[in-house]
Amino acid sequence: VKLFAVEHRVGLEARTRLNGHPGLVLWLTGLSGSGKSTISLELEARLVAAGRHAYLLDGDNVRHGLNADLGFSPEDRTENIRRVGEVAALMADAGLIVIAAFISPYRADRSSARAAVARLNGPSFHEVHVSAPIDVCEARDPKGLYQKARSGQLPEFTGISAPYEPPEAPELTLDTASLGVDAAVETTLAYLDRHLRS
Ligand code: ADX
Repeated sequence: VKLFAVEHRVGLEARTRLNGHPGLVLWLTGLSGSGKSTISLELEARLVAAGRHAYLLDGDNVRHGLNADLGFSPEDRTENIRRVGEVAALMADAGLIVIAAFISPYRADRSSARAAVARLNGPSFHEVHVSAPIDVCEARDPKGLYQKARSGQLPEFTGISAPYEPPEAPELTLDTASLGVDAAVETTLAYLDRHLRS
C-alpha cells in the first residue's frame, strides 16, 4: 500500500501568530508518586490563567478513553506511549502547549515520542524528569498502589516489579524530594518562558 501525505497550508508561523506562542510538548516522566500529575495540573492552570493555550494529557485519564484497551505489560506501555506521543505531537502542531504526564518508563519509548514531534517539523519537545527516590514515592503512596504492589496484589508495578529507566539528558529535572510543588511549578514556568521567548 502506498501512503500519501497532504501538506497543510497553515504552518508554524501562522499558528504561532494566532496563538501568541508556538506549540510544544512538555513531557513529564517519573515514578508513580513522583509528583507528575500534581505539578502538571498546577502548570496547566497557571499557563491558561496567563493566556497560554495549554492542555494536560495525563496517563490516568487517557487510560480511561483512548487507551482503555491497554494494561501495564511492557508491550502495552509501549503502545500507550506511542499513541499519546502521536496525539501530543498533533496537539502541539495545532499550536497547544501540551503537558504530557506519563510514567513512560522506557527510554526508547520516550525517544519515539520525541521523534513523533520532530517529524512534524514545527513544535519542540522538552523532556522533564520528575525525580524522587523510590522510597520517597512509596512513603507518599497517594493512591495506595505501592502498598498493593508490595503485597503482591498489583503486579508489574513501576519501581517495584517493573523497570523505570531514568532520562539520561532531560531538558529539565525537578527534584521533588527537595522542591515543593510551588517551586517545581515556578522552575518549569521559568524554563518555558525562556524557551518561548527565544
Ligand atoms: S505508563 O507506564 O504506561 O507510562 P501511565 O502514566 O499511562 O503509565 O499510567 C500510570 C498510572 O496507572 C499510575 O499513576 C497508576 O495510577 C496506574 N497504575 C495502575 N497499575 C500500574 C502499574 N502496574 N504500574 C504503574 N502504574 C500503574
